[in-house]
Amino acid sequence: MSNLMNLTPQGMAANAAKDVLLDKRVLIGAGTLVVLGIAWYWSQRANTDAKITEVSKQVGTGTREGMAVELAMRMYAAIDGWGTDEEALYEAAKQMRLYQIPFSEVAGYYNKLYGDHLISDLQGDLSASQMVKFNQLLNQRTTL
Ligand SMILES: [Ca+2]
Repeated sequence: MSNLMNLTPQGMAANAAKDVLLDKRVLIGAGTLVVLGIAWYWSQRANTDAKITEVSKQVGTGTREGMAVELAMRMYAAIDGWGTDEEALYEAAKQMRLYQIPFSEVAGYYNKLYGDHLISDLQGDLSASQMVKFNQLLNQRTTL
C-alpha cells in the first residue's frame, strides 16, 4: 500500500523533494562537464603553446623549416573555430609555391603542433571549388 501513501500531501512533498534533488544532480553533472571541458581546452592550449615554442626553437626563424611552421600556424588560425579565412589559406598556398615549401612539410608541422591532419581539415572547411583554387595556387604553372 506504499503507492497510496505517496498520494498523501507528505508523500507528494517527498516526491517533489526527490525531483528537486534529481534536478540538482543533473545541474551539478552538467556543471562538472562544463568545468572539465574548459579545463581540457586550456590544458590543450597550453600543450600546443609549449609545442610551438619547442618546435620554433628547433627550426629557428628565417629558415625554410621556420616558414613551414609559421605557415602551419597561420593555416590553423584560418581553419580553427567558426568559419574559415579562405584568403589566408590561399595566401598560404601562394607562399608555399613561392618559397618552394612542400605542402607535406607544412602538413607535417601542422600535425606535430595540433595533432590534426591539414588535408582533412582543409577538405572540411573548403568547398570543392575552393579546394580546386587552393590546389591551383599551390601548383600554379607560369604557362598552360
Ligand atoms: Ca573553421
